[in-house]
This record gives sequence, structure tokens and C-alpha cells, in this order.
Amino acid sequence: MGAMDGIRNIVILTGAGISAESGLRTFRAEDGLWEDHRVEDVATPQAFRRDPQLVQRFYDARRAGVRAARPNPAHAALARLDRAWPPGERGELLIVTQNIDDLHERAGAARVLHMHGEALSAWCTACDARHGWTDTLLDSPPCPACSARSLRPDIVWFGEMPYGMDRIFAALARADMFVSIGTSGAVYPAAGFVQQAKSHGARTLELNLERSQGSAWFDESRLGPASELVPEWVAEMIGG
Ligand code: BV8
Repeated sequence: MGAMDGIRNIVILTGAGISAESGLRTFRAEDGLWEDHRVEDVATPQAFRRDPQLVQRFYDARRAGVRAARPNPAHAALARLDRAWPPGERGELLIVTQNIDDLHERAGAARVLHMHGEALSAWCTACDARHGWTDTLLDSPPCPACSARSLRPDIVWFGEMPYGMDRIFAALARADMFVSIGTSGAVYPAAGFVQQAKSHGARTLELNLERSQGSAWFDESRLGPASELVPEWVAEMIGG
């Protein structure tokens, strides 16, 4: 990758790999979440209809894990970049995360979009309200807005439409640079973002522990832990 001059608008896609060094499990590693649970049993609307308690227990555990985790140097570096890239002076920046943890925000990043929802949010299927939620949903607590006992995890399951797609596509169309961090490129539409960015002329960079399913689409792939690669890249972008 040559000098980073000429870069104004940046889209960053993050996946479970950026939170691995914070102790949160990824999905597809040998000790991944999908080794203990079948996607069909815990991450689809059908699963929730079939066995809501199993699904609520799965997300109760994820919610507790998120609260116990701490941001790592990769999250901190992206927050530094967010602060050093003000819209007026440097350009646009959007962190599109597939992760349901709040580690980007706790590290200080502001421009974050959770396309697959958030562990610390509950969604009322009766009145559509969303509420910050840190405890269990297992006992079907009443919705703070409408009192119905219809709260579900505010998570985008397989077969459901991800959040913020219009905003994401608009950002990809304007991007000068697209950086993918810690994702296997296994799930769509996120896995297709690199192609979208590339078709609009963006430079594309992948920072990942190993080659992903989409590696061939990237101008450059740097392999290693996010806690090392991300601070390195951010230093290149903001000079030191
Ligand atoms: C939709 C929330 C349509 C849940 C998640 C056939 C072909 C194409 C598509 C489909 C198809 N059949 C079905 C589909 C659609 C489906 C899909 O893509 N399926 C796949 C399996 C083929 N997609 C959907 O259903 C999506 N919705 O398409 O809607 C639609 C259209 C119109 C109207 C209505 C609907 C919704 C998908 C969202 C599912 N929810 N997450 C939860 O968290 O519990 S998906 C989940 O897996 C993640 O959010 C993420 O998106 C995805 C991939 O996970 P990763 O983050 O990449 O993690 P993974 O473990 O896979 O990889 C980690 C990587 O990190 C590895 O590469 C590893 O090497 C690296 N790493 C590890 N440690 C480190 C590291 N890197 C750096 N440093 C480290 N230390």
C-alpha cells in the first residue's frame, strides 16, 4: 500500500476477530460459538419461536460476556482514528461492525453502526421499542414502554434484514478506502461490501489472522492479530 494521501472517506468493517483478544469467542474457530451451538438452534427467528428459552439463554450468556470484556488495542486504535478524522477536515469515517459487543464505543469510537444488532439492547416485538438491556431476558420481563412480555434480543438473525443497509451502501459508494478487520467473509451481505467498495474505486485492505473467504478481492491482505495490525495501520493513516 502506497502513501495514504488522497484518502478522505473511509469505511471499516469489523467482525468477531477484532474482539477475540478481548476474550469474546469468534464463530468459526475450532473453539468457536458454532462448535457448541447450531446456528439453526440459536440464531434464527424459527429457533426463537421453537425454543425461546434456549435462545434467551444463549444471548444472556453473550450479554454477560460482553459486559465482562474490555476493549483491546485494536478497538482503541480505531477510536483514535475516529477522533483524528473529523468530517470537516479529513473526511467521512464509518465503522460498520458485525459484532454485537459495545467495545468500539467503550474504546471511544463515535461513528459506529451495528449492522447485526447489539447484545446490550432488547427489542419489544409488541410495540417495536428498543431498550438498553444489561440483564437477563429469560424471565420475560415487561417492556418498559408498553408492559408487554414480548422482549427479544435486538440481534439480526439469519434470514433477517441487517440494520442500516441504506447508510452502509451510501458510505461504500463514497469510500476512498475500505478496510476489513477480523472477519471470515462467510456471511452476506457484509461479505459483499468489499466488492461494492472496489466497484466504486476504493482501495481495499484486509487485516485478519488468516486469509478470509474474500481475500482475493483485497488490494492488500495483512495477516496477524488485530491488536498489532490495527494500531500499525492507524499510525500510517494519522502519522504516528
Ligand atoms: C440476510 C448476529 C436477507 C448473531 C450474525 C447462500 C448464499 C449467500 C447468502 C445466503 C445463503 N443462504 C443464506 C444466506 C443469507 C445469510 C448468509 O449469508 N448465510 C451464510 C452462512 C451463507 N445471511 C443472512 O441471513 C443475513 N440476512 O441475508 O437477509 C434479506 C433480504 C431481504 C429481506 C430480508 C432478508 C443476516 C446475517 C446476520 C446473522 N447474524 N450475527 C450473533 O452474533 O449471535 S452473523 C455472524 O457471523 C457475525 O455477525 C458475522 O456477520 C458472521 C461472520 O462472523 P465473523 O464476524 O466473520 O466471525 P468468524 O468467526 O466467522 O471469523 C472470525 C475471523 O476473525 C476469522 O477470519 C479469524 O481468522 C479472524 N480472527 C480471529 N482472531 C483474530 C482474528 N483476526 C484478527 N485478530 C485476531 N486476534
